[in-house]
Amino acid sequence: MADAPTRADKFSFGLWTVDYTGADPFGGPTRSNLDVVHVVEKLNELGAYGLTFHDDDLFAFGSTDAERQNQIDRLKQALADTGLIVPMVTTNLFSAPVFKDGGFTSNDRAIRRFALRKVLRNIDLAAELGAKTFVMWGGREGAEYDSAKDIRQALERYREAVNLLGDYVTDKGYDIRFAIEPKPNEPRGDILLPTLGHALAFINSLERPELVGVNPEVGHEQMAGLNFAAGIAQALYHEKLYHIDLNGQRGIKYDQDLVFGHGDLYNAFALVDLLENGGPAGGKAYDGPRHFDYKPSRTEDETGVWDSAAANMRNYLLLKERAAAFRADPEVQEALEASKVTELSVPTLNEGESYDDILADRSAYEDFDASAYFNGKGFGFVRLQQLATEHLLGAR
Ligand code: DIG
Ligand code: MN
Ligand code: MN
Repeated sequence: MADAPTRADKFSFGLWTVDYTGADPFGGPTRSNLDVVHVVEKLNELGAYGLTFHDDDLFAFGSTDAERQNQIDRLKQALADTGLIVPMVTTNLFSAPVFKDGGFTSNDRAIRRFALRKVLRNIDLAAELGAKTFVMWGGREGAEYDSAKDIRQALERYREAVNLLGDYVTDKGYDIRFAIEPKPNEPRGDILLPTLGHALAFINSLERPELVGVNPEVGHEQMAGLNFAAGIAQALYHEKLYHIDLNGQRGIKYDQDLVFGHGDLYNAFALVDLLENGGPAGGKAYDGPRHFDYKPSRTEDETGVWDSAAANMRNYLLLKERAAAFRADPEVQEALEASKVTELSVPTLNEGESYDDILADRSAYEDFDASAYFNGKGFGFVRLQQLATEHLLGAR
């Protein structure tokens, strides 16, 4: 059964996850905040390799420079004492009242300039801590009313901001890439760049697109009714999976941020199989942090918080083990062949074949027997899914 997590697994957690106090729109906190040093020590004990954070998680919005520096120094010491690293840093442009209409795309220009300064300062901190990825979740970038936001201008303002950040890290020589995190809604009625596809299209409009990828979150794509594993495959196809937020979601509803594996378990299995076995030669398709962005349920006490943190990593490792067994199963290999899953990687055209050639190929059309696919030539996908199910259930 799956081994304990090790640094090699690259599991990282957001400070805001285990420090979630349980407060929600319908009730106050059920837990006290945790100190960052305590969090680093506990994550280290559990086998994590990294901690990520928003600026406001580490030091409160409006902290003095001295208060800010004290928290940074305390974090640095805890990292030195444990060996944990900071793979990713992100900025909170969504909690303080000033950001009530967003940061980079607030209608209020003064707020947009304030947001840029807040992010630029946070990029310096990210570089200082050795973070390689800078996530941008535009949780407040959006609107509740169509007449309140000129979407084209919002995109232009977002583009303007991200282009400036690209100039900044380039001129500073920072080894940092940006990862945009899409979400369809919540807290805004509609959020700008709501899904992976919107973010990938936006990235193409940037001056330095090579510096910007995506940080997809399981629950966010699933809130839009989309298949997360398929979305990750597309992000990998475009070589834009710069980071990933793992958690669980049970259907189209509010953002549940459940433990990874506690939502759509089939899709979690497909995701881990893709990340771990989906590489071109059947190896890792993604070598970045396995980052958990989840919320320990409001029902839990601190013991439950750490149980939930451990559950994220254990579920990932159990699914990794099941996916490896699935891929190693000779009957699965045979079923994949029978379902022609492997044939999809064969180009449709022969080497050097032109449209004249295929137009002259009678076997492709004139002599092709389409009727043979009625009452025959089934693909056997259900058998394949049953094999996956049995591996997922540990029944093989
Ligand atoms: C929410 O899914 C967002 C924020 O928690 C944070 O900005 C980002 C980092 O992964 N995810
Ligand atoms: Mn979420
Ligand atoms: Mn997230």
